[in-house]
Amino acid sequence: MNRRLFVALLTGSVATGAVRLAAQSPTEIRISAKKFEFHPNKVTAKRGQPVTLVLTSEDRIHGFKMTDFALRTDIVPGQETRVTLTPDKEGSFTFFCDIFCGDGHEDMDGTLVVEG
Ligand SMILES: [Cu+2]
Repeated sequence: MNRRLFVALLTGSVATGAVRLAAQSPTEIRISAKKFEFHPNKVTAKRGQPVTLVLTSEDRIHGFKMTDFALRTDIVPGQETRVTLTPDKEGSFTFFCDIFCGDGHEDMDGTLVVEG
């Protein structure tokens, strides 16, 4: 193999690596919470690709819990709460508010759909 070809191949593989790295940086999905809903209440991610949920609240403190991925955090008004996950399984997974916030609290939930 001549040297120029070798350098070209090497450069090509480094460039491919950089693209792959860029593709792995988390996609952001914004979800806002208010009594008694998440908006949007259905979000989509891809298996094996990191996703950052950016959670905000429009009214009061809420909770965010997704047992399938062992995630739980408070959502505090006036700040962004970021949680990053890399889904390792496909399917539909429920997240819900786990801080009692009033009469509609039990119905405050949403779905993360993980596609292959
Ligand atoms: Cu609640």
